[in-house]
Amino acid sequence: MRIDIVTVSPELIKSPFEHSILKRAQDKGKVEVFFHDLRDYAINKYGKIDDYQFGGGAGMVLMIEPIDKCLSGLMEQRNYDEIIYMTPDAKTLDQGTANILSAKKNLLILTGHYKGVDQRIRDKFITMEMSIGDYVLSGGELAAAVLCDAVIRLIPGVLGDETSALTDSFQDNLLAPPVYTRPAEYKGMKVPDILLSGNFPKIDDWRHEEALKRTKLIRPDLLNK
Ligand code: 6GU
Repeated sequence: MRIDIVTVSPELIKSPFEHSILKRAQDKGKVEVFFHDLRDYAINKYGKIDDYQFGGGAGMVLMIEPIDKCLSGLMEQRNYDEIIYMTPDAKTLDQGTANILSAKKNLLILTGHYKGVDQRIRDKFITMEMSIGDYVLSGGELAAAVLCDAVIRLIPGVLGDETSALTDSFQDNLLAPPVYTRPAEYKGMKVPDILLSGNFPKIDDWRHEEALKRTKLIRPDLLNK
């Protein structure tokens, strides 16, 4: 997979890709990530990329020209499966969407800033708009990093143990069950006996029951999906 990320703050988003699973995925050649600084496409030598909004109102809007130049240049070089705009006024990312995106070849991600981008960019280029939750971030960079993490770890061969992504929370619309490791008892706090029993079918049942219990209690909305 190749991911191109267009942003006004490349430095803000780079670091998550330099550690842990995201780094290993790149080292293994499973994904290539490229960052593009919108400032390089500014309309003047002062680096202008945003302006006041028509009709008045607080906040700057990213201008159409720098984004058009950057996106058009990339689109001439390859076909993108999706051109994604990160914005709070969109559908929220979920595991199903991450699964679908993990099978794509080329993704282009545009991150907003300030009041967002000129609507004509959204109308002309964007094939998918995505929020990561019902709260507002200062910019779309962290949201893009979240999206990339959710997608990249699902690319086959990225996680060492192929099954571990399958038992994540949400993969089956259930929260994950509790997990324990040694010691079996600590300051009087015991690990549930069933987990020490060696009876794996029973352990599977127990985990499923616990996942259901947790989901009913904390996220009953997931059970109606
Ligand atoms: Cl994608 N962008 C911003 N700025 N805020 C958000 C978001 C995105 N998703 C949730 N909040």
